[in-house]
Amino acid sequence: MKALLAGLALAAMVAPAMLPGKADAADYKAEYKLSTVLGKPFPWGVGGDRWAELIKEKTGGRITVKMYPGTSLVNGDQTKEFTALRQGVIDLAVGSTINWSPQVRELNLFSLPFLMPDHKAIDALTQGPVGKQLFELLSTKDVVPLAWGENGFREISNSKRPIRTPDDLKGLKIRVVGSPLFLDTMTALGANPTQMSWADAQPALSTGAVDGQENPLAVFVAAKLPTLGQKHLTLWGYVADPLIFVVNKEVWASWSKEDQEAVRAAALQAAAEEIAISRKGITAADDSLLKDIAAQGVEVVQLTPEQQKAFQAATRSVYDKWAKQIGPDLVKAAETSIAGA
Ligand code: X2X
Repeated sequence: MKALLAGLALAAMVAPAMLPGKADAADYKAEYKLSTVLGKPFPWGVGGDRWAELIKEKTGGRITVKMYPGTSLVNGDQTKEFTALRQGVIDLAVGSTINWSPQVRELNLFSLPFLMPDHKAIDALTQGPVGKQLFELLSTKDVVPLAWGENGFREISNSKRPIRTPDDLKGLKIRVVGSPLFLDTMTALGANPTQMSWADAQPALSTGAVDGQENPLAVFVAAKLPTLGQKHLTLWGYVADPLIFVVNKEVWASWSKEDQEAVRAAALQAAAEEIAISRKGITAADDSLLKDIAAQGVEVVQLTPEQQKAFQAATRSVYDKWAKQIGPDLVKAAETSIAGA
């Protein structure tokens, strides 16, 4: 009798799992956690939110994703995001190459000063053989990379004075994030860099604990940095950080083929939309965001090619040093892709 009851209980437990279509669904979590640094209305957060929305739509509601901006799943410590992703504390992420570069040194590529002159150059990397190679590398590190997005060209701002020459940076306290490469670049320019998370950067700017920072213009505006005393902005385009849409490998493996493809298609669509938003208003054809910034009383300095060369020369040793650490072959491939773009 006992054995029969146990058998019945077992059958009751097993039976629902054997119904076609139910087995997969039973393995799915009620909610998947998506990490980003910036939420809405930043383009980054809009992109993350859109990905979640498209996933729901394209999987017919089988996969529910909730976005956690502010890298709140790692208490705001954005340089720990990649590790948490590998460990499964985070299920999905839209992350900046800068924030993951402490764990994936090749991602420092995009932070080599003055490697990428324009948006075409970024696309030549992310959409070409270099992007493919980096995705293959990430695939060996417990994540499934799906699409490239964009944070953007990081322009420098400060509360003290206009920056036109490397000399103007001398002694300015500049907040940077992520890899030691940024410390090297700022130090080479004579600035006084200090590393901190984005969460800490805003109070540090408002109290004057630091004089300046570097971030894309869309971030500069959405974070209202002019109201935190950032009245001098120099467009120098020294580096740009792409974003990468990824899923933890085990989470990915737990999904049906059909749902995997739906999540991939959702990432590609959300990323394309996000790139368009992040580039809006900062081109020669449409400089509406720049006008908006100037209207907020910010003095905008656009470097001439000659002026830019001085910054490039001052950071050349950093480029050479880091090219070795990133991998000379990868850097060569990147230079070749950009030259052909
Ligand atoms: O912290 C920053 O500066 C930010 C928001 O741009 C990144 O996460 C790289």
